[in-house]
Order: sequence, then C-alpha cells, then structure tokens
Amino acid sequence: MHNKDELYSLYSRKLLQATEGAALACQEWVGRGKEKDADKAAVEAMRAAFNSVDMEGRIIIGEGERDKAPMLYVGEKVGLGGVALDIAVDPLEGTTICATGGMNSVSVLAAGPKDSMLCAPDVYMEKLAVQSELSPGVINLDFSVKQNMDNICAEVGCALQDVVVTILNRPRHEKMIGECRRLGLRVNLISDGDIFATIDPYLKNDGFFHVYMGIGGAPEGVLAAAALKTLGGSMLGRLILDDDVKRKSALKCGIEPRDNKQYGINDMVGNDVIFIATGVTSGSVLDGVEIYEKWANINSVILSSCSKRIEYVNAAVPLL
Ligand code: FBP
Repeated sequence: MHNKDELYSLYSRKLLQATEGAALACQEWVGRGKEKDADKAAVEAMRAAFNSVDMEGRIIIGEGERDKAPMLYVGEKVGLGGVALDIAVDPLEGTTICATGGMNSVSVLAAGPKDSMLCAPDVYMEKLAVQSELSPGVINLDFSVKQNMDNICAEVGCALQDVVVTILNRPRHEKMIGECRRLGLRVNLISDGDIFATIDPYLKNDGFFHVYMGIGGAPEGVLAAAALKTLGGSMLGRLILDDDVKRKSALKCGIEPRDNKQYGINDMVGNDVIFIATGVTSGSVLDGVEIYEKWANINSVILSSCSKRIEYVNAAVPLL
C-alpha cells in the first residue's frame, strides 16, 4: 500500500506525461473537423504513456466498453506492473472544440488507489456544482432552480444578480436557462467541456460567484468531482438511467439503478486522488500547446487531494 505523499510525488509526474502526450498528439487535428481522428490520436498517446509507467493501472472510466473501444476501455489494464492505481480518463475533453479549432479543449485524467472513484457508466448525469462548501440539504437535484438558488444565496450571503450560472448550450436546457434568466442570474452558455466549466472558478477569480448546472456526461462528472476534492466546493450528481441498456451498464459498474442516488463529491471520489489536465487548445485556465521547430510548449495543472496542492506545470518538450 502506498501512502498519500508517495502517491502524489511518485505518480503525478509520471502520469502527467500521459495528458501531455495526448495534448501533443491532438495538435495535428486541431481545426480539421475530424473529431474521431483527434480522439484516436489522444487515446493512443495516452495509452502509450501509461504503458511506460511502473504501475498496475486499471481504467475505470474510459472510452467505453471493450467491444466498442479498442483502447483505454473500462477494465483495461495499463502499466508495467507495480502499485495498483485506478485511473479515470478523458484523453480529449471537448473533441468538437478541438476539431473546430475552438477554445478550452483539454486532456484529463484522475488517478487514485483501488476503488477510490465511482465507476460511472457512460450515461448522462444531472449536475449541480457550487463554488462554496454548503451545509447538508442546502442543494438538492429535486429542488426547483429557484429553491436551489435562494438557498445557495442565503447560505453564502450573496445576491442573485452576482451569481453566474454556467450551462451547456443544449435544447434540453432551454427551460432551465429561462428560469435562471427570470431570476436575474447571469447565464454563461458553453458549447462543450463541462469539466472545466465546473472547476474554472477555483482556478481563475473573476469576482462573481459561480454555479454550474445541467445535464452532461457522467464520466465528466466524476472527473470534475476528482478536481473538486482538492479545490473544495459542493457538487451533486445523479445518473440518468432511463432505459434498460443504461440500467444494465450501471449494474455492471456496481450501481443499483433503483437507488436514484444523488452523489456528493465524497460519494464519487475517495481520498488521495490526483487530477491532471493539460491544455490542448487555449482556454480560460490553461494555454494550449504551442509548437516550435524543435520543441513544444505544454501547460498543465495537477491537483492533489492528499496535499491539497495545486501545481501549474509549463514544460518545453522536445519534438522527436
Ligand atoms: P466530448 O469531448 O467527449 O465530446 O465531451 C464534451 C462534452 O461537452 C462534455 O464536457 C459534456 O459532459 C458532454 O459533452 C455533454 O454531452 P452532449 O454533447 O451530448 O450534450
């Protein structure tokens, strides 16, 4: 068994090479309109990097199931052998952003001891994340937008007009967006990328109080929770298991669909987890990869829940 400091010092740098490698591999595909090629390049590079690390890695959130994903599928073993680590990956978060040359695509992973993260199936998740630690019961996914927002503002002592709510710009969120605007909240609509939409406010202070809400990917929800484990704040997530296929995938992950559970950060992520993200294209927190003649400039952030440490890494990596 490794202790938390060992996990951080031994593995954060080794695993950093996986997100750096993935971010670099995507560069060829930025703006080329080929999401699948960009994703494949990221997955291949990340997998190659994992397989040079002395760990017994197990992918618990990945590119899907073995028969659909040739690499980094859920359950795949990676590494050269050694310390047992569970790894959640999103080798290219924001595939459309990358393919259309937009801002805020990143390569992301979280790692921790065995069984330290919720093995979420690849389904949607209702999410509500708040930039503050809240008393139990203040937020609930069954409350109306108004009730949650009134409760949040009363708890943290801020006015509705000082709150920015970030929501994925999707037809499914039209009603929620209307409710937020009627309440006088500022609404920040994003095209993609809800991991960083959840964690951005902690890494960049714009003077507003931030809330993220809406339906996005469950894997991205767990990855965001892994970051919040270091950063703080509150989050609730509930899996949307509205057909038999999804309920079966949940059961395979050891989740009882009937529970209809609202997961908090600590339900999704245990102790001693590290979260690593590398910028693919430039975003609000991380600059994207810059390619020079002989090297590439790569920017990452490492969050360690054990040491509560936030480390920005700017690396000039030689191009082979
Ligand atoms: P991908 O990079 O896998 O395409 O995910 C991007 C993303 O915007 C996530 O951040 C978000 O959780 C999910 O897609 C939302 O899904 P959808 O695009 O189906 O609304």
